[in-house]
Amino acid sequence: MRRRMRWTIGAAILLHLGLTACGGPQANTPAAATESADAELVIQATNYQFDQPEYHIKAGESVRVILEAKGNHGLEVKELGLKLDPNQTDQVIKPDKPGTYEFYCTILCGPGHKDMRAKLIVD
Ligand SMILES: [Cu+2]
Repeated sequence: MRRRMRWTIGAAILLHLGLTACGGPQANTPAAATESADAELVIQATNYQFDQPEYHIKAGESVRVILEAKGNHGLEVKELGLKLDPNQTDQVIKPDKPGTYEFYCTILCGPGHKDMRAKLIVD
């Protein structure tokens, strides 16, 4: 009985790892953690929304974008090379020109997944 229980827990952990791993193929880059930036932007994600409809950063300035996710959420702005998920929670970007980028949650997180969208605006 006890043995079967342990098996179930093991399987659940494996499944969880499998789910979070598919968020992004890129490995954690330890160098990114020490990379300095002019500014910081925190984006909080919960079930099922980002904490603000719009996030503003400045063109020509390096910014450390930090994803604080409660739950399994990610985001990606391909044009800026920005990709965050539970395995890679911060990244420094330096957009060189103004623009508006709509982004979505990149992980199929649940019933409200499709509502998880916001804008990153480079001023
Ligand atoms: Cu999602």
